[in-house]
Amino acid sequence: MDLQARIYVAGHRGLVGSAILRALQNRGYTNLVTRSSSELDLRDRDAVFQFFGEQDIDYVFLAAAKVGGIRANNEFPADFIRDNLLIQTNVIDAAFQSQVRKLLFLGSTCIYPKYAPQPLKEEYLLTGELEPTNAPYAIAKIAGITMCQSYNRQYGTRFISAMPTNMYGPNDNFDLNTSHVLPALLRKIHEAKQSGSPFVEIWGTGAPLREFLHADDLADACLFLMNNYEDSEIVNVGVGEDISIKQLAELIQSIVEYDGELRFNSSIPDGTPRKLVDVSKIQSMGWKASIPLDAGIRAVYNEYCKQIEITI
Ligand code: GFB
Repeated sequence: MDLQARIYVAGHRGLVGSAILRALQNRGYTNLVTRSSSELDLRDRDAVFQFFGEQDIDYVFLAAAKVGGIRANNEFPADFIRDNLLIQTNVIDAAFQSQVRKLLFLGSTCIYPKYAPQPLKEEYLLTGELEPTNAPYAIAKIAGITMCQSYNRQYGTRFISAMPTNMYGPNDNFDLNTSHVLPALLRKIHEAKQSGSPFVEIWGTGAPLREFLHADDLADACLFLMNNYEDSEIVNVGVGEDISIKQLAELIQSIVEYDGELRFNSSIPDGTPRKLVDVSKIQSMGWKASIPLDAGIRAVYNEYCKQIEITI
């Protein structure tokens, strides 16, 4: 991508899209296009085609998606499969029709089978059953990958797909019903400290293992792939290390300086037992994550504290 290329970041207000936008701005890209969901509803095919028809876009980062943690995925499966299929179908097809040079589609590691061997290699896709709490979301993402690959095969497009592991960072969702575990625990533990509560409820057993990637690392990987990767095969993006939910809760407890009890509620589902990605493919191309989990969580916690001071 040259610095004047016209680049559309779909989903620029979200955790991942906002990080991609920051990374592009920091590197001197000047011709950036964004639309909020109220300006352009990506589920509306006509609106998306009109937008692409008018904008003369060269590159697309497709970071717009309906996302959420284990509870939201489990409670709103229809919304997750419908909205994601609509968004990605419209954007991918409009990008093809308007002859963009390249598109990067963002998937998720929940596309891999629930009991796949660890670490998760790219070739494990479609080799077993999915985790039921988020299968509708995962199936939408698998459809997006297959769509990119099929357009490349039939039409010669250059649509690539990256599979990030669990993400965290600035502009995350802190709503306890819909958020992912890391922002949820930051909020719950912070509020327990503020209110003097003797314990915090953590969902599940605490045993599941997860890998956490800072959104700025993912954004860096996305720019790297856009500039260096041409194949249809998916590429994992992660740090290559995981921790248990219990260890994550303890780490957050030490950052927040809360000394109450962590109480695990095993009546709530754990989801996939482990989701550690094999990062050898992207590392062999020359990219590696660089933000340590401890420092990344501290930065997010500081931002969260500032944010709630403003809202109060
Ligand atoms: O982050 P999370 O919702 O996503 O949950 P998944 C990770 C683990 O943390 C699960 C536990 O075992 C949860 O039960 N957990 C403990 C909590 N306390 C909490 C809490 O207060 N809130 C939340 N949210 N979790 C999602 C998928 O799966 O990951 C999506 O549903 C997507 O489709 C996303 O792939 C990256 O890793 O289980």
